[in-house]
Amino acid sequence: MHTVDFIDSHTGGEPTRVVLSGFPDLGNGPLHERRRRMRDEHDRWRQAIACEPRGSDTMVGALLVPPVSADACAGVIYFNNVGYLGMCGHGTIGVIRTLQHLGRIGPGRHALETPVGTVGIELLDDGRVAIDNVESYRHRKDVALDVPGYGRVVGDIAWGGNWFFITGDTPVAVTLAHQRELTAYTEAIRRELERRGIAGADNQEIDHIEVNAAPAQDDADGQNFVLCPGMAYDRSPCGTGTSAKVACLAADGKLAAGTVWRQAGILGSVFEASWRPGVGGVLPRITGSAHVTMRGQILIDDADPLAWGIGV
Ligand code: PYC
Repeated sequence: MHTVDFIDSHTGGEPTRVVLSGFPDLGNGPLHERRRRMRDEHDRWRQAIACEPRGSDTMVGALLVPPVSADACAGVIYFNNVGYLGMCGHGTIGVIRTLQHLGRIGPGRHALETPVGTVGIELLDDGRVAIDNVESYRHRKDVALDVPGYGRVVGDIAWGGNWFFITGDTPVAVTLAHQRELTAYTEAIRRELERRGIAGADNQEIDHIEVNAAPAQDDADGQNFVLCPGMAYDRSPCGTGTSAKVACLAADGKLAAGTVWRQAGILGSVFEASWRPGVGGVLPRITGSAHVTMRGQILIDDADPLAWGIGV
């Protein structure tokens, strides 16, 4: 029997499962190398933790590993029901609140290592978490697609720690009531991007699709629906998606440095975002809150035919 200790939280409705112990040793070295080792040698552990029957297609796992630098409070590798994420905004907010819950960190500034770089954190006195995300940028503007069943869709391709196709075109209002239609629409966009071989820089897969529209609430500047790589929609406003959106707004001259953009997600939960100049793009700051929901131990019994989860 294998045992894995975890704490769950949610950030604006989107779950994060922080793995505390019980995971195979991934050795030392940069986080992207340890993520490769996890993918190549221990992928069944990802599946056991994130997929059904223990997880779900919305679950984002966050494996805590020792950081390379003593200045960082932790290293983290994010994963989900189908694979691995570079960075994860809602997940980082969940990780930081979990570390605070464990008494490992307190309010103040921290650094967190991820496979796509070190992320600056400020844990605020009121429990909110501000993330100084990796440099974000727009890669291509106004990419036109002919999406089967929907017609012409125009959007930008941007990096916010993951790759996004971001469009303002939508066949239905961006509200929870239209979740199924929005899922079908964004899946069709993703298929069309794949069919045409449209990718991010260095041919990296665009595995997040974001529809951003005028908000249905007063406390936000935009409201989004984000399709995640495993085809579930993000319940939160998506931290990396908000970073990518802010990079596009900045590139269009629609959001000045330091001005706050309030990004609502499909449930109405809000992240605050602002930016300062980077080298070629912007350095986004995303602020949100998370709540711990559960602490437990995963049991993996090799005698169970579904011990290692239901994968695709
Ligand atoms: O908050 O960056 C995010 C995120 C990515 C996928 C799900 N949430």
